[in-house]
Amino acid sequence: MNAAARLVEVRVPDMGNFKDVAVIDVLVKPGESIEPEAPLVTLETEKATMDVPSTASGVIEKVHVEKGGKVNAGDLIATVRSAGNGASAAPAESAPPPPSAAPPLMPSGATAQAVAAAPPPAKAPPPAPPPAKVPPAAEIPAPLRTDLPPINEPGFSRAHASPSVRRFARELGVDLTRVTGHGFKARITQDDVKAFIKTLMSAPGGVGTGAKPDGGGLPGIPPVDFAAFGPIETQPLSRIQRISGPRLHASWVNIPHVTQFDEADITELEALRGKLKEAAAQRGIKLTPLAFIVRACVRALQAFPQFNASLDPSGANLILKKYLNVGFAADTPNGLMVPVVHEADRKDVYEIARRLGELSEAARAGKLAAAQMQGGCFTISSLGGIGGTAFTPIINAPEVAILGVSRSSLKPVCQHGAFVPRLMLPLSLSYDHRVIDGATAVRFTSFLAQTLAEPQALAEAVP
Ligand code: CAO
Repeated sequence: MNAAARLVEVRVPDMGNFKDVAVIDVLVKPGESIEPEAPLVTLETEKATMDVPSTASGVIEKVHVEKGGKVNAGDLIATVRSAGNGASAAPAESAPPPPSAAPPLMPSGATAQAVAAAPPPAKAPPPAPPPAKVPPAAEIPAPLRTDLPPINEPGFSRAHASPSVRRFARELGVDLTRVTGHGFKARITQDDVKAFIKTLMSAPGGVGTGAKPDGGGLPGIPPVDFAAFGPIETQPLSRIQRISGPRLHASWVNIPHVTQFDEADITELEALRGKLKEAAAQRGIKLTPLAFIVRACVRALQAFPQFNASLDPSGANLILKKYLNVGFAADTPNGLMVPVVHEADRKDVYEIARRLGELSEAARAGKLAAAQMQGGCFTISSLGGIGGTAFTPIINAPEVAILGVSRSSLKPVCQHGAFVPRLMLPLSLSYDHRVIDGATAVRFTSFLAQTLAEPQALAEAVP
């Protein structure tokens, strides 16, 4: 044995509340060389599939799990004979690392916002059936669906997916170049292929190959050879954009959005904030307008509980939430993220401001934990620090409404027969018209505007 070589144990990382998670694929064999972060096994919970990456480079000495088996956080997956350069390498004879020391898992079937929206599981996942045996490529029958677009073979062979997922995709006739990967390092998982098929199947008018004469289906955008018109540069979308893009698209096409515009007179609020912000700063709190807006939204959501709700998957029932967590869009160098202020109804404006500061800093540093993006009930997208007069935000599904906030400006407002300058804040409330009707929406924005116009109560302690 090489003097520098050592045995590294790779264990199942912390998986939150999931217990007895099914191993649906074992991706390595003893004797195989691997790199750090190479996926070792694929696990499947009731929510998503996920790969467990290696923490070391070297040669697989032993695989300790089997396809079809069950694992829990901390279980041994594989022993790697390492040359000693793995970042997280630990001698095999040492005590096993705590689960939280292992690399994070990225649920492969979920987006950042889906992760944000997914509540923690109430119970352990049901036992997963062992995956169907997939024949080798030569024996794979013709695609099950003949109306899918043809497979782009060079692109397919370059796609970032495991052999089993490739076989699965080929069996169904799915072109992997059209599938967005949500696995580790954007790897395409079996769930991604299934989600792609579901999207095609549920598109009105069939498999989504183009507009139907009756108007059903989504018309595709014809590709354009941009290079024919001048020099171009191709930049890949960021990982967050690749994750959130399909989610935003799904919300846009599935939810009938209406946007209600309104204005709130925040002259008094800004005067009050001006008085309070110095003392807040001495406590390390940046008292921004957004903190008051979150506080006012809490009051509005309490007054209009149908805004603090989600449709169940059947679309026949409204699930009213008895908790109140408010998400806010944060612009980060990596793209849009939606951290959540949990229990916003139990926090005063200072505590909300403190959380907004902490969460937006963590978002910008790329250090938000999954739990900090989960459980949101309602989202606020504030562009007021940048500018703008109004916009139409996309609902963070499965929430039913989102508030957009633009830049406040002094406007002449008629009061008692005379124009007076007032600081007006533009509000843009997009709502799901299946759940909320127009009259309720404008009552909501009127309530919100009224609450912001009388700010003293917003600065008081929460009962
Ligand atoms: N009108 C006028 N000024 C405003 C304002 C408004 N509506 N909202 C904030 N401001 C001011 C603040 O008072 C602050 O000024 P001072 O430093 O002089 O007090 C300045 O703008 C900057 O505020 P901020 O951005 O630091 O703080 P915030 O609480 O307003 O916002 C956050 C925090 C995270 C929401 C924001 O930084 C951000 O990322 N916004 C972008 C959100 C986004 O991208 N939404 C789009 C989603 S859809 O693609």
